[in-house]
Amino acid sequence: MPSLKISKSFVFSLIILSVLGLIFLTPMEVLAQGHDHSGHGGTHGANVSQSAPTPAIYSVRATLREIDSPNARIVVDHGPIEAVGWGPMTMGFKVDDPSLLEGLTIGDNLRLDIKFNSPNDYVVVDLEPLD
Ligand SMILES: [Cu+2]
Repeated sequence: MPSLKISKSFVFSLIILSVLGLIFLTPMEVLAQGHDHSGHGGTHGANVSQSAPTPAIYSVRATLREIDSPNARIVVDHGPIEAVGWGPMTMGFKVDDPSLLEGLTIGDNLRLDIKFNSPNDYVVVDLEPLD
């Protein structure tokens, strides 16, 4: 049956082509993946270099909005902290030493020194009234 023979050799050719295809495509795929990974690595690297190393202390100007002395916490409107990618916002902070809160009044303008142990772990380690 000639048609069966042609069909068989056609299938055989397809198998050969597939095998050749795998041989030639696989290294390219690996290269492509390697490229992607280096791309991700580059992106992560860029992020890492953009975000400052921790631990580190950054100073920011802030206006005092709430004082929670028993819990050694304050709420402030603070300016941007570019080193950690923060814009200006209203937020709460833990204060390392509660005695720092003595004598403060709502509305005071302060310089906060914020220690970042990691981007999500931070505490006010010092503060000073401004103006
Ligand atoms: Cu904030």
